[in-house]
Amino acid sequence: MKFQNYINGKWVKGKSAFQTINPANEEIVAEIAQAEISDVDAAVSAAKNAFNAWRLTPAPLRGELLFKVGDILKQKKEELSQLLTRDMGKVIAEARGDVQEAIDMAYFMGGEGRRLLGYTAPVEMMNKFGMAVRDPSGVVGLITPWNFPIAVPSWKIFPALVAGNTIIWKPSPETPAISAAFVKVFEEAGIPAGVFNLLMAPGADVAKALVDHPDVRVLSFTGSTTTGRSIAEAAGKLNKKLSLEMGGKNAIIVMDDANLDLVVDASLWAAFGTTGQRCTAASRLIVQKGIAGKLKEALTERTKKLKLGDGLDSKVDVGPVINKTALERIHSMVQAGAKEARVLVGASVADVNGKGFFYSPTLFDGVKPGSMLEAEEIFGPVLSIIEVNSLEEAIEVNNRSKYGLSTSIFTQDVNRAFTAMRDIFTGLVYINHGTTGAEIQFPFGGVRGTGNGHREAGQAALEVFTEWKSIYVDYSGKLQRAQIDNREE
Ligand code: UN1
Repeated sequence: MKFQNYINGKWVKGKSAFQTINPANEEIVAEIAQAEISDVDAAVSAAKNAFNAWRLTPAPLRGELLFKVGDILKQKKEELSQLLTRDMGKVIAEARGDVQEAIDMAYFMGGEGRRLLGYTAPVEMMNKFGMAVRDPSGVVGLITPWNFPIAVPSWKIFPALVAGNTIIWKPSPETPAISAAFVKVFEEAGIPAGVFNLLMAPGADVAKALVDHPDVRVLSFTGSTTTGRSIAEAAGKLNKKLSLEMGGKNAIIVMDDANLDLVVDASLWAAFGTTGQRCTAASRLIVQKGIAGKLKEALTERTKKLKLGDGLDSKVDVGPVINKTALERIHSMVQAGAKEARVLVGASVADVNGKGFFYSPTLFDGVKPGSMLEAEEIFGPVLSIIEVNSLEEAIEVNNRSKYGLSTSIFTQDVNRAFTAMRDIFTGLVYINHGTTGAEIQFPFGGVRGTGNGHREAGQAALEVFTEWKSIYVDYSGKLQRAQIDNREE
């Protein structure tokens, strides 16, 4: 397979190429034309030129294009899911979920074409009318990760497009094949030239040129905290609007009264689903002492039974991690962890037919407050068990993380559940459900080190991609001055 960059409605050859590799067997999935810095200029000027016509296309019609994208994604769901699994390794059932999230987002944001709600409010002066409307921001740059190569981009692409912006998308170089296949769906749906541009390249240069480009007014980034921070510095100096979605150290809190079987199922799914490479993956299990013994025993047993392998095999539970570097990073963090806590299961690189990048699902017991395992995101199949005495202590342990994306609590006591809903400080809170499974109609994002105050998905996603414009219409025919200057008292 071969894929190219998409600039101004054309697939563009590169001077050089790079490859994308299937992490389950190290086979080459596709050859990709490598974008250069000059392509950034070309893509930005295409997006800039296309902006006016797209902005003036009635929003309901922009929405209809999104519906068409949703329809094509539905027709191609299986084909895209298979490619997605080959490109980045997640098991096929989850690849289907990744594509489904984009289908849902296409229809949800397509509907925004007939809303994009602003508001009117009463005004203080006679014969004057006031309203607030949403303007598109202009040319936007989107930089996305490999772990949800269709779902996460769709959280950015669909709201940006329906609001009337034009886009340059720089996906992760780990998942270029599925990214280009996604853009082909927009092409098939009839996206006008220049409205949606795709640039693929390894390394940081292209992304950096996009971040620094003066005509890109808004940036939306999901990925590592280190990269996010450096984008924030650059964007801050250039006074750009920026949405960041970065690390997590999500916890499942388990109270003594929890339904044990449910906790076991939910913890395995939240910690080892997507091989622990979800931003919402559970990596801490904060357990009240009374249930800890039984829970550890059951979890250890079940973790041992998880089947590792190629995600295209529907019997496989856990696919590979994204690449060799990730495998080595995970293993070295686990080795450091083994010095501060006890390994219950896993803690080794796994051999599946001698190929690919597999890591055994790993459980740590006796993890201490302030330790590396408690604090640092590993982004792999590693779950750390921390014991606590009470709900208050559990919440305190949860909230002291430098990240704040997702927390779940298992309890059958309504008073504890409501206390947790009030006192947990993360962007997502689950009661009797693991830390993953956010639905696209609600805001998604985190507090503290996870984000910078913006949210994706839901109507909240529109905030990043629109500018409020307040409009006053004075139909009095005379000078009314400002209402503050007319008061007699
Ligand atoms: C992510 O965690 O990286 O909440 C995205 C979920 C999915 C998306 C997660 N809707 O599990």
